[in-house]
Amino acid sequence: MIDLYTWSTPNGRKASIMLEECELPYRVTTVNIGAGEQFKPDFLAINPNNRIPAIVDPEGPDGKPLKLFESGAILIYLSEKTGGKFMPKAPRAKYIALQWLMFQMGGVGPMFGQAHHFMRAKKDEIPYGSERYGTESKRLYGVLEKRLSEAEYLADEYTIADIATYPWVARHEWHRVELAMFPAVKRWYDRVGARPAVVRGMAVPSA
Ligand SMILES: N[C@@H](CCC(=O)N[C@@H](CS)C(=O)NCC(=O)O)C(=O)O
Repeated sequence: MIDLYTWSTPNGRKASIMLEECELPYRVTTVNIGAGEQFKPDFLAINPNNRIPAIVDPEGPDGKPLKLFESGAILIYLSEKTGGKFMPKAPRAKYIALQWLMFQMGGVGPMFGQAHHFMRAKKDEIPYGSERYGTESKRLYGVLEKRLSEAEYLADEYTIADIATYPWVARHEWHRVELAMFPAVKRWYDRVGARPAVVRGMAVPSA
């Protein structure tokens, strides 16, 4: 059974959605990042970068336990562990999926995350930060909109790139984006959000 260390945030939910999609049994340990639990020595032994998500698979690729952090690495690992689920087999399509996964990891996640920080986390909103990351978030929605008006999913089919991006778009109100302004993103959001595994993964952790 895979151990998932997570909290109720978009990065954590990428991992829980993927575990649900792959039908892999897993056990959830909550790491309350608001209470500083990510800095506890037990968790730092799993992720020295004090961030969720992290997993421990008692049966890694060599049969030995594998500790893994960084949500993108976790998605690729779980895909490969399950024989390539949610990753196209054909090389061209595979690199397109990886391209959009990296777009999420390097763009969508960090920029939306900064927008949340400046727009919500701080008691006194700092207009420069809200403006900068709000504008950048909207620019990224524009890139998603263009792609999703040409294709049903970010890659040629439903892949780990969609799994990585969905929980961030689910926080659109937090970064003050009106989904109605991005109709192709909205259609994709509804399509992905209707998947039973996505619904289950988004409900982790349950309390
Ligand atoms: N690049 C990392 C980012 C992980 C991340 O930033 N996680 C946040 C929650 S969404 C966290 O654990 N923050 C705790 C902290 O900043 O101390 C990944 O994709 O796994």
